[in-house]
Amino acid sequence: MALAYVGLGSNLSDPEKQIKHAVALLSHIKNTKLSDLSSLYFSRPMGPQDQPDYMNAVAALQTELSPLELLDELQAIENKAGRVRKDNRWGARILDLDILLFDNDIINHQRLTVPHYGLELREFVLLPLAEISPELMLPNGKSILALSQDIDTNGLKVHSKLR
Ligand code: ROI
Repeated sequence: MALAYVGLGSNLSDPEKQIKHAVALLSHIKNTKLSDLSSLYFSRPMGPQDQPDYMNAVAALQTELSPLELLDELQAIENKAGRVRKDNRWGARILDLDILLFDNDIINHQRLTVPHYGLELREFVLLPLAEISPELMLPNGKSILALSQDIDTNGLKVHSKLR
């Protein structure tokens, strides 16, 4: 059994509804249990500023799946939400589900980099992570709580509880 942390983000097509629906689908992934969920946060876009504000959250999953099997499940949920995967790496999206951490694993696969490359730079990932797991350490030994306290919050705020 592994403990995976997944980042959720949306800034199109009713982001609050997108995140809530995605959480419901996360809780139904095979051989996987949704073990924790952060609040829902409002965040300013990182990257191009000519796009709507985001909603972000982080979920903890206990899973028997391998990292790539979990990635397949997350991409299936993104696709169901109508996500189009193309040239919009820094642009608006209906739903983004990112594996942030997978146990203490370091993964450098063509399809998957874990820890997520942006983790240490993103307030909308660090603060929700610290909310649910303040004692968490990255594989490189850094403390999530310390990172979350040192980063510019860039207007990030809690919007509501998710459960
Ligand atoms: N900005 C915010 N605030 N939240 C996101 O989830 C997010 N996702 C992205 C980019 C475009 C980098 N900006 C984001 O992929």
